[in-house]
Amino acid sequence: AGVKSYAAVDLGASSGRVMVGRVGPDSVELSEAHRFPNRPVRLPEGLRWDVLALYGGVLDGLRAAGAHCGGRLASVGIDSWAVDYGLLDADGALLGNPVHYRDARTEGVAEKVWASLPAAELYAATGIQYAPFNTLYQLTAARSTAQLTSARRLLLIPDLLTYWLTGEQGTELTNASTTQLIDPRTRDWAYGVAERLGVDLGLFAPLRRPGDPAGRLRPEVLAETGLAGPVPVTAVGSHDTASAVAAIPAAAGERFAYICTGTWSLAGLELDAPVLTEESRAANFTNELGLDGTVRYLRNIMGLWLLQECVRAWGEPDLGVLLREAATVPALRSVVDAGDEVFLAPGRMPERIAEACRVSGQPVPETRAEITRCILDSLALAHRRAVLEAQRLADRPVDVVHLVGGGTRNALLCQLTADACGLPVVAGVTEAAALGNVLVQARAHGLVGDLAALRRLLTRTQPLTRYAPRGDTGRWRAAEARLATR
Ligand code: ADP
Ligand code: LRH
Repeated sequence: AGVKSYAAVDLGASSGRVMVGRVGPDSVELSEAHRFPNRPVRLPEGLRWDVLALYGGVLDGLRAAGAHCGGRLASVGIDSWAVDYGLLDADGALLGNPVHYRDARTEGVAEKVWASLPAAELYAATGIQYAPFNTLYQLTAARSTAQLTSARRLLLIPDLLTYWLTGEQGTELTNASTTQLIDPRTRDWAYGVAERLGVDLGLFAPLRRPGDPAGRLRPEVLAETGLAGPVPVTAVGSHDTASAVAAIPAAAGERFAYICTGTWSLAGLELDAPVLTEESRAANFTNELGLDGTVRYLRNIMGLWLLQECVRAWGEPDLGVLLREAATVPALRSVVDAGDEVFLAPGRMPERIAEACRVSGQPVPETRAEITRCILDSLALAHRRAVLEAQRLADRPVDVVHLVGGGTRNALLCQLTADACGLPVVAGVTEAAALGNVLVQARAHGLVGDLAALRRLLTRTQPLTRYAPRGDTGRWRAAEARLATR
C-alpha cells in the first residue's frame, strides 16, 4: 500500500542510466530500466558532450521505465555530473554541443580570474575549491566567443534536459553551487563575485530547490515514451554527488565520512555550515550545497577515471580478472598523487602513471596488474588524506567511512580504503545518486521524513558490506611521506 514508482535519470561521466524506484513508507526498491554509454566526442574545436545522444537515451529510458510500472510514473527527476552547461539562443534553441569539463580551454584561466579577484577572496565568498573546470572559469574562457555572446540563457546539464522534457527553465541549487557563483551562507547567487568578474547572472534561469516542481512531461514526450500523463518532473539534488550523499545509508547518530566513488572520488563530510578558512582553501576542500540546508564539505580525487582510462588504452580487458591480478601484487610499491591535475585530460594514462612514479623516484609499474595496483593504492591513500584532513579542518571526528557509487563493486578498493583510513568502511549503495534522486522525489510526493529518516530507510532496506581495517596505518603514513617529499 502507498507504493509509487519514480524514474531517476542519472547521467554519470561514463554512463547514463534510467532507474525505477518503487518507494513506500517502509520500502525502497531500485531497478535499472535502461543504461547507455556516455561517450565524449573530440571535434576540431575541442572535447564535447554528445548531449543529443544523452537526451535520446533518456527518452529510451523513460519508455523502458514505463514498461516497468504499467506506464504510470508518479514523477521523474534528473541528476548529472556538475559544472557543465548548454547555451540557448533567444528562441530557446541549443547553441552548439556542451563543452566537456576535461576540455583544454580552461588551462591557465583561473590565474587570470584571480588577477581581478584574488583566490582567497573568491573562496571566502563561494567556498568552492579550485578546479580548472568550475563553470566560472569556463565562462571566462568562453568570453567573447560567438556562442556566449549570442546566448540568452545558460542551463546546467540536468536543467537543460529538464527543459527539453518539460519546456520549463530553472537552475537547481545544489548543481548551481558548483558554478562557483553561489554564496554558501545565503544559498543564493554570489552577486558581488558575479559583478566584479563581469558574469551576467541574467543568463541563469531562476533558482530551484530539490523537491520543487519542475514542470510536466510535454505531450510530445508522453507520446514518444508511451507514458500516461500527466507526469510531473521534480527537481532533485541535480548534482549527482548531492543525490549520492543524500543516499548515504548512515545509521541514526552515526559520525561518518563519505566517499562517492565513480569516475571521481568525492571524499568528505556533511556539515550544516561551510568552512571558509584560509587553511581549508589551501587544502582545496570545497563547500558544495546539499539537501535540506547541508553543505558537502569534500575534496575531488581523480577516482576510477585513472583506471577507466588505462582499461580503455589496453583495449577493454575484463575488469574482474584485472582486479584479481592486482590483488596479488605487493601493496604500496609505488603511489601517485590521485588529486593531481596532470591526470585530468584523457589519453596515455598508463604512460602518465608510470612517468609520475619515475619522477618521484619510485619503482615504475610495468604490467597491467602492477599499474592497476598502483592506481588502487593511490586512490586509497588519497581517500585517507581527504578523510583525515576534512575531520581536522571541520573539527568533526568520525568513526566510520561510507562508500557509495560504482567503486563499491571493487572489493579491493573498499578494503584498501578501510586499511588506509584505519576505520571501518561500510559499502553497498552502488547506485547512490539514483537512489537519492528517487528519495527526494518520493518526499516531494508524500513520503514523510527528514534526511536522517530517509537514510534510516536505506539502512533497513539496502544490503551493506562492512570492511574492517587491517594492520596499522604506518605503511600508509610512510607512503604519504614519500609523495610529500617528491
Ligand atoms: P559514473 O557515475 O561517474 O559514471 P559509476 O558510479 O557508475 O561512475 O562508477 C563506474 C566505475 O565503477 C567504473 O569505472 C569501474 O571502475 C567501477 N565498476 C563498475 N562495475 C564494476 C565491477 N563489476 N567490478 C569492479 N568495479 C566496477
Ligand atoms: C561527479 C561530479 C563531481 C564533479 C565532477 C565534474 O560525477 O559531479 O562531483 O566535481 O563530476
